[in-house]
Amino acid sequence: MANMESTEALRIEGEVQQTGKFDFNDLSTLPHQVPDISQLIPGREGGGVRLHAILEKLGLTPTATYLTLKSTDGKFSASVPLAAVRDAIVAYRLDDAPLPEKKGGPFRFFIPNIHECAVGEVDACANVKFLGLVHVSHQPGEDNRPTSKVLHEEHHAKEGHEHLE
Ligand SMILES: Nc1nc2c(c(=O)[nH]1)N[C@H]1C(S)=C(S)[C@@H](COP(=O)(O)O)O[C@H]1N2
Ligand SMILES: [Mo]
Repeated sequence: MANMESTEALRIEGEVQQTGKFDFNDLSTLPHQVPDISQLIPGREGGGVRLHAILEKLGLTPTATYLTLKSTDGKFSASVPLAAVRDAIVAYRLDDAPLPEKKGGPFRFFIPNIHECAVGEVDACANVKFLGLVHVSHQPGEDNRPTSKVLHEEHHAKEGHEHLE
């Protein structure tokens, strides 16, 4: 099981100098580690790495302004301006093991200092779980976050979200 999980990788594609794939070991050797996410985002467990460390490793193209964050199950996707999420964290570990699925692992996006759902381009709904792909582009990409309050409540009830503001 541990071996299976460690072969999973986060893909970075689109307007980058070089396409990238990062597994647990790759992420753990990058600079800008966040050893304890709860220090930055109360109530959230595990360790991660800053998104900008991943992007800097590959190099962005000058046109890169948007990121589309897609879940591995293909069901969820959020598109956010790059400038707003450079300091975001890709959570990938719980102590020395991969972040478990029940925590949104093996890779989960976390934007610090984010509050409500459905407040616009950058909100708690963009904290994508089971993150599989980050697509870099010069314009907004696919985004299927629920748009109205009612759709939100339905979505949250269906997914059993825990940390509602
Ligand atoms: N893969 C995936 N990620 C997702 C969602 C989802 O349905 N699937 N829902 C989003 C929404 S709308 C919110 S508000 C947060 C809730 O995260 P939580 O359950 O940790 O509180 O996860 C976001 N990430
Ligand atoms: Mo949400």
